[in-house]
Amino acid sequence: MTATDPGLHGSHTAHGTCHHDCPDSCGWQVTVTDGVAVQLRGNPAHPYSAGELCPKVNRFLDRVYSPDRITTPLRRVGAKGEGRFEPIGWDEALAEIAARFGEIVATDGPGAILPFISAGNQSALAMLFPERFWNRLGAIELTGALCGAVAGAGTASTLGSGRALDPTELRHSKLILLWGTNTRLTNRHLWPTIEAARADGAQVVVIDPVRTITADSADWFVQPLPGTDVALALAMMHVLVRDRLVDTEWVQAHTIGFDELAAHVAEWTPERAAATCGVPVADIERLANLYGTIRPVAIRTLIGAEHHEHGAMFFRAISCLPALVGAWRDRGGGYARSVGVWSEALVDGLRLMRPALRPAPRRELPMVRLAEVLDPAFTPPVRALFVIGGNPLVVVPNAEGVRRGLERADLFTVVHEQFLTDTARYADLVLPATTQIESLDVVPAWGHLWLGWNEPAIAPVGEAVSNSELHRRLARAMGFTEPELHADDEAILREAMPDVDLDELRRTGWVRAPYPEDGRPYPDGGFPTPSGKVELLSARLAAQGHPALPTHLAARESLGGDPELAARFPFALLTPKQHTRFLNSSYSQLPKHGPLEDGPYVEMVAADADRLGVIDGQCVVVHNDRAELELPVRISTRLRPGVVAIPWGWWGRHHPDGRTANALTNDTITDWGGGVSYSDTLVAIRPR
Ligand SMILES: Nc1nc2c(c(=O)[nH]1)N[C@H]1C(S)=C(S)[C@@H](COP(=O)(O)OP(=O)(O)OC[C@H]3O[C@@H](n4cnc5c(=O)[nH]c(N)nc54)[C@H](O)[C@@H]3O)O[C@H]1N2
Ligand SMILES: Nc1nc2c(c(=O)[nH]1)N[C@H]1C(S)=C(S)[C@@H](COP(=O)(O)OP(=O)(O)OC[C@H]3O[C@@H](n4cnc5c(=O)[nH]c(N)nc54)[C@H](O)[C@@H]3O)O[C@H]1N2
Ligand code: SF4
Ligand SMILES: [Mo]
Repeated sequence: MTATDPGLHGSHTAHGTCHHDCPDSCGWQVTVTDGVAVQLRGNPAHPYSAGELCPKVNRFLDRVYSPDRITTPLRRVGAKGEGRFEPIGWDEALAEIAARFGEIVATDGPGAILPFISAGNQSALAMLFPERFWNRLGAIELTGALCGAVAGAGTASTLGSGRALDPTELRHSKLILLWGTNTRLTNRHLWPTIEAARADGAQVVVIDPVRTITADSADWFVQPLPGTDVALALAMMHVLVRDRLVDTEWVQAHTIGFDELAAHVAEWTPERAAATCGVPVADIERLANLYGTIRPVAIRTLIGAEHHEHGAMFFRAISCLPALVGAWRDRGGGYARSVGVWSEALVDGLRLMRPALRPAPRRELPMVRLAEVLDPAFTPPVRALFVIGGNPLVVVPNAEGVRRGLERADLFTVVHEQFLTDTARYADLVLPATTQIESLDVVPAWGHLWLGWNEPAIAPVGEAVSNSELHRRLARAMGFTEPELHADDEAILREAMPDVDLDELRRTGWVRAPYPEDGRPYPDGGFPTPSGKVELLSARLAAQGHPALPTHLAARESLGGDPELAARFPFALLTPKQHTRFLNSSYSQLPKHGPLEDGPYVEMVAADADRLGVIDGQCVVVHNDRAELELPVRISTRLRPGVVAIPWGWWGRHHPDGRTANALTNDTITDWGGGVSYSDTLVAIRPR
């Protein structure tokens, strides 16, 4: 396979990798004729995606050449949020940013400038090189994350790091628990692996509060109430201990704290757990029995279950289970989550970000609390917000709080974007961003082990620039002269990937992260904890004020939490990813995406609709102390009574009142890992 520079004449094919925040990181090929991309399709040679893309990206060229693309810098001429802008030149835009940043640094210091870098492009340069500039400036550093940090931190509390099973190893499993992951929707290229295991006799169990399309395809579906899985896991442990299904030899050799855990779970009878999680006693018994008797056995999870107040505890608890049954002994046994941590061996993030450029430690603020951080009353105040690859007004919890911040006349807002998103409408300046086929990069995957090369296929559309080029321009405008702020893309990658032959990578298109050859990460223990063992009992967690053993805790804002709150707001609200054509908040605005999907609506079971006296299609008001939202009712059989769902990913313009699902969601920071409690949100519903 060869890659060619984008040329203006003739025809060529460029090989690239999807940049989306999606576990699949598919390989694609772009056919270019006379400088115009005429076809983009999956690369059949790609070792993971094998030629298939997805309904989100199959029409990617519609996105690239959309008449709505932002192609020049824009200056706001209307009120914030109104969406009226005029085109300006890059020099003018950069001069204005440099002047405003200069003023803010002089009066408030660089700790009043907030870069908000989200997951719009998860390529290495796009995500991490910008940090060099923000380090040099000494701007605010956001801690935690909307996605992934909690799952990693929870797992690390038990296993020592986030490193676990390569999901393609599920091919060798005989029992697969898809626990809080909607594989067929969110990780579709893993499904063939699961089907292959199934053809060889594997059973697939889905554990999810929603009967998703994945649940519909499973052999068995278990439906706990949201945020109650730890109780379920503790009862499974109870049965494993009670019925002597524990692999005592492995446990003795490779874990610490088993006796304490066994004593702790003695009280977690299936009856007790059933009362908490709503799963019948017989089903808990059966689940534990299958888990304790079938080998190889694997748990697969991803991100959804971290979006709870005790999200890290979920990952902490379920990562204890494989140790108890010695699942790590077998090929296809163990626990498979995000494998991004394995790719760290290929790309040195610190070399990309250069923390040594900081003039002083950066002011740290939590990403999850953007609504609070932008609040007029927040001190010391944030004076400038610079959004890169994100749409916070739609994706951050407590979004109406974010909107109040964006409305502030004294907040200088810049958004680097491809489209005029809900957030961009509030910007003072909007800067045009390239798409993936317009820039050079490499893409470390988190759903498989293949890091992909991305060759630019065409020249940037209009005056769009990549994230890295933007930050070189910002450095120049600010008069920062350090050479590492001005290095070119290829030189940066060569330096950040010392162990990868970049020319070979460019030629072949992908390189595999190092991973144990026999497929088993921990057959003989050797966990990266201080003890080298699986920490069923964690002194480190106890020292941080968390329970030392896996412990079920009800979120304050849940049906089993604060009774006063649950009396006022009797429904648990989920706001999930649900549409095959949406990737987070990207795509819902495009003509071949949003209009072909159903929604938005509020979904509930018939019993709840009866209780409220409403019928399918009727308009209701869903509300809590954060906001209210008007939506039509959709009656379904996918939920438990008392749990409702609003599909997420739509922009304000698609909602009757301009507010989206996140207007209602909970911005409490998770137990540890600095994530979001989106899925611990309570609401009340009344007919309109
Ligand atoms: N089509 C499509 N694909 C996507 C995305 C998209 O927007 N659209 N987004 C991408 C991104 S950014 C990510 S992070 C991944 C996420 O991939 P996943 O983690 O697989 O997806 P989610 O829908 O976030 O959550 C998975 C499931 O967790 C369930 N869940 C919520 N709370 C609980 C709980 O308390 N217990 C249990 N057991 N389950 C719970 C939800 O009902 C949901 O079905 O998907 C990626 N893929
Ligand atoms: N209620 C609810 N909220 C959620 C979730 C949920 O399940 N429910 N999921 C959460 C999760 S898991 C995640 S990951 C976040 C995702 O939140 P975000 O990371 O904000 O994802 P998107 O909404 O897709 O916004 C990405 C934006 O980046 C732009 N973009 C794409 N490529 C580039 C580029 O190269 N450069 C620049 N400058 N811009 C680019 C796109 O046009 C798009 O508008 O949302 C979270 N929010
Ligand atoms: S969004 Fe995900 S599934 Fe779709 S092409 Fe990109 S990596 Fe593949
Ligand atoms: Mo995510």
